[in-house]
Amino acid sequence: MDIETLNIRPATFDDSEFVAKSVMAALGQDEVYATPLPKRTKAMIKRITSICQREDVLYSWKNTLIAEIEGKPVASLTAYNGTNYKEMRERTFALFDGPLDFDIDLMQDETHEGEYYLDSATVLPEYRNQGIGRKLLLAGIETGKKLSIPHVTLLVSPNNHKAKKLYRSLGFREAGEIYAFGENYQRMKLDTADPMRIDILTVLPEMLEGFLNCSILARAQKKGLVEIHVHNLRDWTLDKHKRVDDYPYGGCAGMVMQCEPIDRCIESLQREREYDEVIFTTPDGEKFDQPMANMFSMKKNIIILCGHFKGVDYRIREHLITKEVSIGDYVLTGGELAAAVMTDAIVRIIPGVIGDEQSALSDSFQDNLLAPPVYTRPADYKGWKVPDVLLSGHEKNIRNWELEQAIERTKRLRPDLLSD
Ligand code: 6GU
Repeated sequence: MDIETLNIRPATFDDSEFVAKSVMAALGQDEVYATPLPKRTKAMIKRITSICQREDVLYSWKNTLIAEIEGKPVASLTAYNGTNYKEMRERTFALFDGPLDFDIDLMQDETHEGEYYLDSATVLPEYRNQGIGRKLLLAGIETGKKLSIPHVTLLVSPNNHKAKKLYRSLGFREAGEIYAFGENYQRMKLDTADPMRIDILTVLPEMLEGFLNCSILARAQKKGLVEIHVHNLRDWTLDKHKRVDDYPYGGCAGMVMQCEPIDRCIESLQREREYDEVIFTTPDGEKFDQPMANMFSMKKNIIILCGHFKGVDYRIREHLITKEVSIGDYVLTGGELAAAVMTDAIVRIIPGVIGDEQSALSDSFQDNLLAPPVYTRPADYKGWKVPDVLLSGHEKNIRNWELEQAIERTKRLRPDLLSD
């Protein structure tokens, strides 16, 4: 069985039994996959299947996506618009004609209007831990987006850390707790609104493409958390030789980027949407730092124009640029590396981009302190030892030690960070 052949499709009426089993398994009844099936379970599956065959219930086949490998269903996700949740739930539970093992009157609403609610996701036991659930959830999120519903939500048991980690890595965030099915659940929520968009204007697009299509930046784009578009300024010149630069007036050495290609490119982008900033990378700009990265990462749409040659025609800076930024006091051959550095710093702090958001917030510089040292196994390598406190398991002492180390390292290596 090749996971590469995984296909995700809407369920059909004939999938109803599979949907029923999945919903039951999601509610903790893994015995639905036993062979032979206990008689009682068999009867229960039959009854739930008849519910899933309907179109007007929460667990309808109509509300379900199926993941299949070589035509065999291996996982399913039941999800629906929260708008009609209450009446759908009433109808659904009324059909369960047996006694429920929780008091439905005490149950809070799992979802409501404005939410695409991922009710239950189940992967067959022998197909778990292969990323199938993740793909199915992504398809569910996609559906919510296509329906233009502002949020996608789900519930998770508060101590199911593995599931929470998965949901967080998909961009879900904790959003309160609710009491349902006789237990407390953590609600998690993801916004489906358009992601941040970064447009980079350059004469050397190939210099950026490799970088943007690697690792975390590539994943952030695939996850839909950011859109990054690279524009070749040569595509915007009207010059028949595709020139984008010319000799400077006044006759000093070096070439200057012309107004026309830059202006035409920016104008065409601004016709499509509003931009919060038009940034120009230049060694004489304001120094880029973590607070500036944080500020940019809150924006919706930004343009970054990469400087090149001797610079750009000053009229571009006067009329179109809203911010001029340098990444440090040294001169690079072009602004592409600076744009790459800024893009990386901006994108990695967008919620959901790095699995554990906590780790972005505890970075060096986020609290004006350098990060404390970190270690991994083995505890003793060639006699080089990991500090005892980290092996102690004493949470409070460890946090204190980390803070002491952070302060000591900052005082010694970057006293300037402490002075302001
Ligand atoms: Cl933004 N551009 C260039 N060319 N050199 C730089 C820089 C930018 N930041 C530091 N050095």
